[in-house]
Amino acid sequence: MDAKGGDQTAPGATIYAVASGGGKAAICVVRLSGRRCGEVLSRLTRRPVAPREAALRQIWSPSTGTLIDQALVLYFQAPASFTGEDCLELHLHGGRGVVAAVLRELGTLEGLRPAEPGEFTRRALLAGKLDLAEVEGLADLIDSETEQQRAQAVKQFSGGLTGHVALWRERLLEALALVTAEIDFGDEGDVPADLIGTIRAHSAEVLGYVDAALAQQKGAARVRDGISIVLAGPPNAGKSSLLNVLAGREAAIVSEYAGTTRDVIEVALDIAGVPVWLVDTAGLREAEHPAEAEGIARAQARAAQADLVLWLNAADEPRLEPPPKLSTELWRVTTKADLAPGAAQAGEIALSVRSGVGLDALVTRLADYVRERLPQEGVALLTRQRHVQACARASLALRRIVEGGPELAMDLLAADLQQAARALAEVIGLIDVEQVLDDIFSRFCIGK
Ligand SMILES: Nc1nc2c(ncn2[C@@H]2O[C@H](COP(=O)(O)OP(=O)(O)OP(=O)(O)O)[C@@H](O)[C@H]2O)c(=O)[nH]1
Ligand SMILES: [Mg+2]
Repeated sequence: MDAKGGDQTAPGATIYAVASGGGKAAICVVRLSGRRCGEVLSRLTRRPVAPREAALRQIWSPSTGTLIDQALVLYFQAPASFTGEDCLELHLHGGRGVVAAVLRELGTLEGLRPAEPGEFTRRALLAGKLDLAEVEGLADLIDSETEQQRAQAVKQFSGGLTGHVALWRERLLEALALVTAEIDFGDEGDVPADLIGTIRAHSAEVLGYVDAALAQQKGAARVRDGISIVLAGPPNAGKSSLLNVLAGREAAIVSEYAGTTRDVIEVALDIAGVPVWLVDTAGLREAEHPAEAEGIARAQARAAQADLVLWLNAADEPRLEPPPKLSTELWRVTTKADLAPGAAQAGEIALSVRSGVGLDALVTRLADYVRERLPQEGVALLTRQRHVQACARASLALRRIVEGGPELAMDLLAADLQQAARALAEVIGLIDVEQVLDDIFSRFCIGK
């Protein structure tokens, strides 16, 4: 995204990129945005195409005059397009030779250059087609792998978070207008009591919404980033066996020798539409080998960071108690129930990977656990640290207004309202956009 000087890299350049997935496919979409789209269209197709109508056209090489492909072509005229500029989509046949030929031809045309990662979306943002929260929603939508991730991302992309935050901010700006009027036209001194009451009511209302969103942020972040569940316990408890059966593949080595697992092994699961990281760890004991000792240290560190620890003990072995300082939620599981049925203590989950007993019940309990952690309906979803930090700042400023004494100086009141409104504006990118832009767009893929 750095301008390197010259017409080719100027922000006004017409950009192009493959917008569909990599590899061989039936169709490959090449997308263009910028002033030269109309010209490119007539040079490639030699016939006009009406805007916003799909047209089947032959694609000709401007350099050699030979036929390259036959494609469905879509032309969007500024400003009615994704980027707000003229846009062109070529739905080519997906062969690598076809795509390479078209990209080669585009590269020879003047004023065109390949797009950088996220550049289409960046242009959409700069043209006001999307705001920052919506751009983040789009990024999450493209990255989504599970149903809850998709649902949360599409909400944010279609203005879910923006709608909430814009409304809160409007309430604060109304209050700020009252304060400003008082400062400009009222008597010198403190704010009149009834005005303070009105402003407190506005602020308290918004504070309620912001705090509710902050209270739910963990749920929103879990949907986006996943929940981590760590399998821990003594060696030979059957941790790796349970991981494999839940993953449906032999991800971890299983053997009858204690101390088999030394590395931390993670598999991604989809439980109740939420991404779950299931983590297998080294069995905890006094290790003799330094590699095993390192594995055990890593196991303990992962268990401490987990959302949930499944503490496994084998039914036919002496029990090991979990480390006392573990702050994470912990479920006790008795494994190998086939070897000693009835060995599980009250409140424990009993299961056997060998016989299959208790596995369905564990999966059901895990799904319930995940569902209970989903954010509630109707609350603004703060999916990123950026949103959380901005809302926390707004919350602090509003709390000063709501919890302040009966006599509030007008300029302080105005400053707090302004600070809260400003923090909320940051969420949707009305101010201080530039700092976060590079961070967000560098993670986009080219063509988006
Ligand atoms: N009978 C029976 N044997 C089991 C069951 N689950 C695991 N085992 C056996 O117990 C042994 C240890 O299993 P692992 O899954 O490797 O145990 P682990 O907890 O990962 O052990 P470490 O990696 O050494 O800490 C293997 O021989 C497994 O086949 C079970 O449900 N029933
Ligand atoms: Mg193991």
